[in-house]
Amino acid sequence: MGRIRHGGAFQWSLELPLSSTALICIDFQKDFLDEGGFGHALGNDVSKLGRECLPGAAILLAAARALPLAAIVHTKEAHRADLRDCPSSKLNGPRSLPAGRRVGDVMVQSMGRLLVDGSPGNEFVDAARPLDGEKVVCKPGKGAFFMTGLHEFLRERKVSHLIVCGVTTEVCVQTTMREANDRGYESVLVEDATASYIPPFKAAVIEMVRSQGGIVGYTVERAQEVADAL
Ligand code: TIU
Repeated sequence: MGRIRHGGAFQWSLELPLSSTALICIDFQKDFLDEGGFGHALGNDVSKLGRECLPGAAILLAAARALPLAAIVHTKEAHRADLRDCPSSKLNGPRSLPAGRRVGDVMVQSMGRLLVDGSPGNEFVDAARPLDGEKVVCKPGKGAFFMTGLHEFLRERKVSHLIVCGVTTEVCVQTTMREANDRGYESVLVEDATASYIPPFKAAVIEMVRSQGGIVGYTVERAQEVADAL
């Protein structure tokens, strides 16, 4: 049993029962962290994202693997090659993609098709690559629970608590935390293991998640605090 305490204005103490706690790593993919991927095609500066969150993610992964936790889950935002699982709202928008690119198009040859499963750019970055035996979940949407079977996977393993990290904080990470909250999970977002292209959005999500007594979940500043508590 691990316990994280927070001594800030909103005081809390969260117990993490190791046999029912999972680490969820959201979309640590080249498509979001590297040039020529989907995040870059959306017009974002991707150069700082990895530096901000990958060291923290590495600490969480090392701790989770050493214990081990009930499960380690890596999500990938990934579509089928025929894009049958890509809703028209995502395929046709946002309309500001440079040169009119969209999901399934190629920005740079070495990365392959944007957000398409099997493309080099859709793979995980080396620093957060899954090991054999860890669960990989391909998701067509922002949330990790939508059309993935993740809830069933976690329920089978009696998981009740989630340690959450990944990119980007206000898109796939926040959506997943909200989905998790609606399904009864206690989640803690690890601040130095998540990042956004738009820093004020990351700060806003952290506030939103823990406001109103933790309306969506908990947040903790440093991955090392989690690792020490486990
Ligand atoms: N655009 C953006 O910030 N994020 C995404 O499109 N997907 C994820 O967050 N993974």
